[in-house]
Formats: sequence, structure tokens, C-alpha cells
Amino acid sequence: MLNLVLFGPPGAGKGTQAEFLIKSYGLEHLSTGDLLRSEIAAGTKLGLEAKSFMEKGELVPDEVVIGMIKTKLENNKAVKGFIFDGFPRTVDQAKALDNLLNENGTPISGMLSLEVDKQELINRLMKRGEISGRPDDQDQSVIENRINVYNQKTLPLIEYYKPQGKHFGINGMGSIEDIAGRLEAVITKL
Ligand code: B4P
Repeated sequence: MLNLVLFGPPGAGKGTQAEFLIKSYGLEHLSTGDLLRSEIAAGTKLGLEAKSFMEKGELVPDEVVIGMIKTKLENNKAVKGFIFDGFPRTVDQAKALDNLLNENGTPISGMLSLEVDKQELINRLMKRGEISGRPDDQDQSVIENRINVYNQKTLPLIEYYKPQGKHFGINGMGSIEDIAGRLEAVITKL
């Protein structure tokens, strides 16, 4: 089983590259951002709770996202593997994910970390905000807060995966196809 963590700051290209990886490797895509936006669109209690955090560019509480991932793993037992996109985002989420995967004897194969300059991240997200209408992409201060939250709470995950030999830094600047090629070059070695 191939279990990949697609990692990087907001706007690094996680969702974009996940689309390539799904096609190439037939993996199940689990994006906590997409799952949360579906809950908001459906007007569920979970969605209402998540919305207040997402609008400010803050992380949704760990127990909420861990619960969502647990349900998805239980409902997708017969897959070739998963692409975890935007999850884990805290060390506690990473530990919870390891516990869930170890129950099935299918650990994380690698953490693919997309590296992109801050100004490029802001440009990409503002551009997407114009097209998609995503509220958290339309306000530069919210985007900057998301990047700050990433630096404080999510970046330390690199030090969680590194000692396990699972961290792979990948240049996330350039064309979408070139970056997909860099990811595939790493994945073939896993
Ligand atoms: P996400 O949905 O994960 O949003 P994101 O971090 O902005 O990344 P995304 O994957 O969407 O963007 P991408 O880099 O592909 O999270 C949204 C919010 O949900 C979070 O802020 C948080 O509140 C909450 N949340 C989600 N998961 C959580 C968790 N685990 N714990 C707690 N809270 C959680 O791409 C961005 C843009 O760049 C796209 O428009 C794309 O077209 C463009 N792009 C990509 N690659 C490019 C390239 N090479 N060149 C030019 N443009 C490119």
C-alpha cells in the first residue's frame, strides 16, 4: 500500500498535484480542506463549527479533522493507498494518523513537501480567490495568517517525519508538469 502525505504551505500546489497523483497511481484522495468545505456547503453542525475557523485562516480543531479522517479510513479499506492532502497539519494529527494506519499495518510511505516562495504563494491564492470565490483566498491578511499558522503549527511536522527517513523536500516552483515530474521521481523510489 502506498500512503503519501502531500505537504506544503497554503498555495503550494497540494490539491493541484494530487490530481496528477490520483491518475498516475490510482490512490484515494483525502483532502481535509475539501471535506470541510463539503460540510460547510451541506450546512452540517461540523461545517458550521469549521467555518468560523477557516474564515479567519485558523486551523480547525484537531479532534474535528481527526474524526473525519478516521471515518474515511474505515469506509475505504480496499484501496491501493491514500494521498493525504492538507492533513496532518499538527504533530497531534500526525500521531493520530500513525495510530490509525498502524492498526491496519499500512504506515505512511513518504511525506512529499512542496517548497514555494512566500510571495508566489500569495500571488497564487489571490488569483484563485478571483476565480473560485473561496472566501479565505480573497483577503490578503487571511492568506498571510494562514501562512503564519503554517509556519508555527504545521512546519514542525518536517521534524516529525525526518528522523523516520520519510521527509522528501521538492521544489514547488515552476510549471505544474515539471513539479509533477519531480514528485514522480521521488515516489518511484518509495
Ligand atoms: P486547504 O483546502 O488544504 O487549502 P490550502 O492550504 O490553501 O491548499 P490547496 O491544496 O487548496 O491549494 P493548492 O496548494 O493546491 O485548507 C483550507 C482551510 O481548511 C485551512 O486554512 C484550515 O482552516 C482548514 N483545514 C484543512 N485541513 C485542516 C487540518 N488538517 N487541520 C485543521 N484545519 C484544516 O493551490 C493553490 C493555487 O495555486 C491553485 O489555484 C492552483 O491552481 C495554483 N497553483 C498550483 N500549482 C501552481 C504552479 N506550479 N504554478 C502556478 N500556480 C499554481
